[in-house]
Amino acid sequence: MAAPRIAILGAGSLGLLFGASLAASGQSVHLLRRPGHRPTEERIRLERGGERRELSLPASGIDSPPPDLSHVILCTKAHDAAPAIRQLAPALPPGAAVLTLQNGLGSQDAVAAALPGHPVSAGCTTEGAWRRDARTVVHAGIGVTRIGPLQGDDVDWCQRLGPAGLGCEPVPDIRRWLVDKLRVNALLNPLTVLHDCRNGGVLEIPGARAALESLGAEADAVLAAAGYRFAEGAAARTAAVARATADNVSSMLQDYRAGRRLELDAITGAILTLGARHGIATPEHQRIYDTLRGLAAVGR
Ligand code: NAD
Ligand code: KPL
Repeated sequence: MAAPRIAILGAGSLGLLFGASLAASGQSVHLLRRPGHRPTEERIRLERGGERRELSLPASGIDSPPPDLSHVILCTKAHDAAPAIRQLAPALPPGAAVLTLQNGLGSQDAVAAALPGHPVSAGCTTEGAWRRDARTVVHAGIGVTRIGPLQGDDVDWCQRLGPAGLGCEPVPDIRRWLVDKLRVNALLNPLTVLHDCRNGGVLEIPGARAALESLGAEADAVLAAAGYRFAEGAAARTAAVARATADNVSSMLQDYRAGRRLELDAITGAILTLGARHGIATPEHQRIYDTLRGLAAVGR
């Protein structure tokens, strides 16, 4: 059997972290760039702790992938995930396995729907990565990636990620992990944008703290109606994350400051969609959604 060949589709912060780590462990990695990208070798630098590693990775446009891909890790933002995989799907070899790694909820099912017949897994990661420049990725927070099947065979992704030094845990119910992260992101991320504060700020700014409670109560009601019950409510869970990551600038605030499209539909939008589906009112999440849509490029 041919050696696995792993494509990274969405070679941004997380994609370069996964791609460079896999390549550094000797695995065959290919970066898929935007259509029209000339096939080339890219010098990628991975910074982790005090160490720097230089790697040379083959790259090409998503419209000219290598013919022998066996695995694809999809690391675009949530709103780009299904469009990107639809571009790749016609050229994807039968049986190639896909792991989709977006925050929020909704993109994962859209990706699976675009790939009939392919095994699709979803991951929920607590890794932290950012790019110092287009070719340098900093592994800023060591985390764990929980992975479970969405469609087709349950592919053993940890067999690939583990040797690459990326913490990995197979889980039977990945949706529950995605929902647990969603409720934190839906409370914390928009409030950091509205109050222009680091994660810890939402516990100190009185208006933000009050909003955390009301958003949390709505999220608890929506998620319970959707069949997800957690021992700890969303507000308490989010407060704990905000304390533990007090100095972090949330991903949504980073995107907002950089003028990038926010993952608002995948996060707040997912709570609104579930609320509408289960007949639970979500006026606070709606107000946040409308305010952020007015402020930022959410791309509707
Ligand atoms: P990013 O913006 O740095 O990278 C996304 C990349 O996808 C960009 O390079 C973009 O050009 C590329 N892309 C988009 N559409 C494409 C297409 N059609 N073809 C080829 N490339 C395409 O984003 P990120 O920070 O790496 O985050 C990716 C996902 O992972 C998000 O859902 C995010 O919430 C989640 N996440 C990120 C981190 C992190 O530390 N960065 C941690 C946990 C979860
Ligand atoms: O996942 C995050 C994000 O920024 O998107 C949190 C948990 C809020 C950490 O910053």
